[in-house]
Amino acid sequence: MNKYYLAIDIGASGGRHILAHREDGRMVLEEIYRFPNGMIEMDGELIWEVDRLFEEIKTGMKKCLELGKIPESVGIDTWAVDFVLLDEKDKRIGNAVAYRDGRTNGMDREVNCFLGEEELYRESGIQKQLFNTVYQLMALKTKKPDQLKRANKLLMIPDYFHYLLTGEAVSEYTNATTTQLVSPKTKEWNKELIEKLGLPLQIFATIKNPGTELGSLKEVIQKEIGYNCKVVLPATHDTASAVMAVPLKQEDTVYISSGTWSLMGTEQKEANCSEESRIHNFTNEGGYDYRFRYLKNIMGLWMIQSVKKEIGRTLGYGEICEAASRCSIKSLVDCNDNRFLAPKNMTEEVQRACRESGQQVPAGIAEVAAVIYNSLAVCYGKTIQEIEEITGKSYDCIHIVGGGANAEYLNQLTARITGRIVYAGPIEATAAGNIAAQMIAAGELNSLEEARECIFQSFPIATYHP
Ligand code: LFR
Repeated sequence: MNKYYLAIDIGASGGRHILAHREDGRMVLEEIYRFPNGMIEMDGELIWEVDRLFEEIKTGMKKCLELGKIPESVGIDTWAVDFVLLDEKDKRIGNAVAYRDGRTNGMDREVNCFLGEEELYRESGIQKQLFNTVYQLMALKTKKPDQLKRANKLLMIPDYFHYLLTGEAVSEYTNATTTQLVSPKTKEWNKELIEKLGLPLQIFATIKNPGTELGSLKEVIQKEIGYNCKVVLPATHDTASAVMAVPLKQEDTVYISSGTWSLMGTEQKEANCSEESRIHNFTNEGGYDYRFRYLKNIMGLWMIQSVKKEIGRTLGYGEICEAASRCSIKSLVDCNDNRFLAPKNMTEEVQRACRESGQQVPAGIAEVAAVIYNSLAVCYGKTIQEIEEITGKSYDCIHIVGGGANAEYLNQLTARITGRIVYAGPIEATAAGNIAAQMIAAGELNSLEEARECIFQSFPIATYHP
């Protein structure tokens, strides 16, 4: 009888339940449920609908029963940095505010009153992004101090869902590092840092590694979905799960986890918290087995997702890629400019940026998409050079994993502009990584290396030459 494992992977634009088992050594994935996600505006804030998402989580879990494929375990991953606060009675305090909300504007200056950016980087190894948890907490401390005072627990989004399923409140390590409050040396909450910032230490739950068995489902949940199973922590930060699924054949490989964001980097055994690294804004996010994800955030397909939404008619990503590939426009924008983080209208913002820099202004979705794809590829080219300078190594190929590995035109551009061979796939990297952590915990796979080899054998990978 097959043993099944369930990965629930929730991204900024949608969530999926993926059921997995092994067959002839391979990992076989089956998508059993899918649901939309996106930020909404409420009380003047951009927020996540966590209550609806939790209903979706349970609805998808019920599908396993309908299919007669009850999983041994389940694990949830989502985007990073966002959290909820719970009071003493476990009631949520305020909204689950989304990281693109403007509440963090100016919060770097507030944080700087307590410690400088150099020290913050030395102590955390995390790149400065105004949306990091540390700046979100500073926004609360400055603007809604009562919320922080009432808080008894801080739970990151996937930790919160795991808590609702099991009643166990913990902080999964890979996602905890994105708060910018974990020490890359001890891999524990950086107490001195938290105290220095005047944040309440007692709200941070014990850190647990991916692979930890949290427990079984609460009775009410069992009743509702019709079965019981274990909850096993995957790498709950989606990017950490995706990086587990990079089919590394050689140790020194550059990857891009491509989805709403493009996360470009390499795996390292030690964190690099040097000034050079800080100035280039590289991060040392925690990974499975304490490997560091030494990478940089690049605005990514969020820009394409946004323009697609704005045209208001249904056009597939394949069609957008195809249309863009027929354009000859050469204009470029800086994808890492904060102006693209949450503009009122992405199409107009791209057009404005081109106009301001005296370049041809793209007209229509095809040209706007062409500018974005070209700009992304140029940004990848710059980033790989920076990685080579900092690590002193050279890299002859790039592995692109995640949903964005589907964007053929972007893959071609990336190969051409970076001059490197591009391997694209697996597209299901995040789910495969999530499953890998559960299978290792169950003893079906022995190690991360074995999981990567299994994933490499299990999914198609396309090659693009420069
Ligand atoms: C990708 C991702 C990135 C993180 C961003 C915000 O989905 O998790 O790794 O920087 O979302 O949380």
